[in-house]
This record gives sequence, C-alpha cells and structure tokens, in this order.
Amino acid sequence: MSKVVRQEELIRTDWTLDEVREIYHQPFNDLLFQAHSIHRQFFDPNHVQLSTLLSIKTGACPEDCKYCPQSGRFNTGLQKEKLMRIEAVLDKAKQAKESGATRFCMGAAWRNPNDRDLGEVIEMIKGVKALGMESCVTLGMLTDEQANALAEAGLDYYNHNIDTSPEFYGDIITTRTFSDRLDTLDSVQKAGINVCSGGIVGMGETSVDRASFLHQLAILPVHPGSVPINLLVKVKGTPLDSVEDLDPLEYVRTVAAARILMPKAHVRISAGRMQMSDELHALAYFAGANSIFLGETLLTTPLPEEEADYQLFNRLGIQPEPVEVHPEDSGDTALFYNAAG
Ligand code: SAM
Ligand code: DTB
Ligand code: SF4
Repeated sequence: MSKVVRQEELIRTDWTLDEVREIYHQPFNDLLFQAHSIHRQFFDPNHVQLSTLLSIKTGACPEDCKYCPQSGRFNTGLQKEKLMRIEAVLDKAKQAKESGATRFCMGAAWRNPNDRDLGEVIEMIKGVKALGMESCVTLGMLTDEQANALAEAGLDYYNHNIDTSPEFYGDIITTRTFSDRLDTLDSVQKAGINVCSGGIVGMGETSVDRASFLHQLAILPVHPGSVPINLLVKVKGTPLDSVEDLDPLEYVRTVAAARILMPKAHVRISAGRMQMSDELHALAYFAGANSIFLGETLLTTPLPEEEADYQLFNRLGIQPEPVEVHPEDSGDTALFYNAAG
C-alpha cells in the first residue's frame, strides 16, 4: 500500500516504542526504501557532512563507562594527557579545515568540566569559529550556567550521548544515570545550543534495546541536530573488549531507523569505521547516514585514511556538504513510500 506523507507530518516527537520497534524490525528492503525516501526529501542524498575530532584532554576519567579506553578504572595502556594548549588545538583545527572538514569537535575525558577549564575551552571555541568552522565540544555533564556560557561563546553543537537504551544502560555505566544524561541535554537545548546525541551499538545489547535507544532520542522535545551512531571499538583492557561482533546489517538498520525517526538530523557513521567495508559504508549512506568523522583519529583510536574516504566518495558520486547548506523545511513537498507493516 502506498500513501502520501507531507514533510511536516514526518517530524514527530510522539513516537511510541511499539511504532519504533515495528520500523526497526520490518523487512530490510522495506526499511531501506522508507529511510532512503525520507532522506531524499530532507537532504541532498549525495552530500556527506565532514567533521574532525580532537581529544583535548585524554584519559584518567573517573567514570566507569565499560566501552571507554579513557576510563581511569581500566588498564588500556593509554597515555593520559592534560588539557591541550589553545594554540596546539587551533593548529589541528586549521589542518582539519584544509582537509575539508567544516566542523571541529573537541572532546575531554571529564565527568564534567570545572569552571577554570571551561574558560580555556571557551577560548578554543572562539578560535575555531574565527577560522570559519562550526564548533562542537563534548565535556561530560553540564550545569545550566555552564551551558549558557558555552552558548554565549558561540558554540554550535554540544555532544552528549545517551549511549544505549534505558533498560541496558545500567549494565554499561554505574557512575551516572540515564536521567543525568537527559538533564544535560535539557540544559544544552535550553541554552540554545544544537544537541548532538546518539550512542553505541555492538555492546551486547539486543535489537529491542537498539529500538528503545532510538525511541529515547526520537521523543526528546526537539530532535538532536546530529545523531552519532557509534559501532563499539573494542579496546583491549576495557570490560567490553571481547563482546561478540554485531551483525553489520544491524548497524545499517540502526542508521535507517534513526533517519526515519529524526528526518532532519545529520546521522553520523561515528566510531567503528575501521571495521566497516566500503560496501557497508555505501549501504549506510543509502540508509540515510550523511556525516562522518574525517581525519587520523577519533579521540584515541584510528580512523580510515582520508584518502580512502575521498576515494569512496568518488566511486559513489558523493560530495562533502557545504557548511551553509541546511535541510529545507518548506513542508509542501510530498513523499511516496510503502507504509511500514
Ligand atoms: N567524557 C565525555 C562524555 O562521556 O560525555 C565526552 C567524551 S566520550 C569519549 C564521548 C562518547 O564517545 C561516549 O559517549 C561514547 O558514546 C563514545 N565512545 C567512547 N568510547 C567508545 C568506543 N570504544 N567505541 C565507540 N564509541 C565510544
Ligand atoms: C561520538 O558519538 N563519538 C565520538 C564523539 N562523539 C566524541 C567519540 C568516539 C570515541 C571512540 C573511541 C576513541 O577513539 O577513543
Ligand atoms: Fe569518561 Fe566519557 Fe569515557 Fe565515560 S565515555 S569514561 S565519561 S571519557
């Protein structure tokens, strides 16, 4: 059965968990067709947004996130480092810009920033903006006041992941709660900063958990502007280093369902790209992924060579998304697709 759906009807924050499960578990071809149809309505399907990530403060984190090489509780052999100097950070941002990135993301292994460190990060944000790049930071939990200070500095995006379903969350992190995460997202959104929030798949969760994780993002009062879908990078020494591999098609399902549930979001193929073939990348782009991290590393683990990403773009006819381009929201175009179920 086919039906016509107007663009504004596709932006919903009242999804039920049953609806999300139905979307996620429908036959793969139906899922991809629905996701790709929605993708074309909101974005140029041949554009991919390019971000570059830098760890500005590495390791010795007091939190116990079982996936994370930077937790001070696990022995991963990681060299810990203090907060980087502003000039060194801006050198990296310039290099990222020369390589084609339009957004520069800075990550710190903190439970939350202290006010002195936040002052330093604010100078970094201003420097990145002065280069004509979008800025993003991920610093852990924030108070309303800290979020406001970041907004005043001109920060474009704040990344704070919900990571997984509320049901599975306690198996992965015990030092802060799922609702702590929602509180930080609320502070960020109230401050007027775009939210970047997603999570990790391949941690031993079920497909029902993956649907529930996406449901939580899709019922936020405003959908995140960016949704990073990380495939677990198994780092030796973390409690999840030997978890069973996820079926790669489940990764594509997660991307496709995210695209359907949050049509205007940039859905990012985030961590885990070293384990993904060109063909899996291509399938994820078709399913609605339209952002990647480009560069040598994520925070502490490697990324594919930039050259390899650009070669695949050439083979697929993909262009980097210009920074000025944002999805149209005219609401007067119609979409035809096979309704789920
Ligand atoms: N410390 C801050 C926080 O946790 O809010 C910011 C940095 S933290 C490393 C950012 C995100 O990276 C985490 O929320 C998690 O989703 C992702 N991440 C960390 N380690 C990962 C891994 N081994 N594989 C995939 N994603 C990972
Ligand atoms: C996100 O969702 N993934 C990025 C970024 N936001 C900060 C971090 C991935 C980290 C992967 C493990 C590492 O390189 O340390
Ligand atoms: Fe710390 Fe963030 Fe890693 Fe958790 S994910 S251990 S909060 S750096």
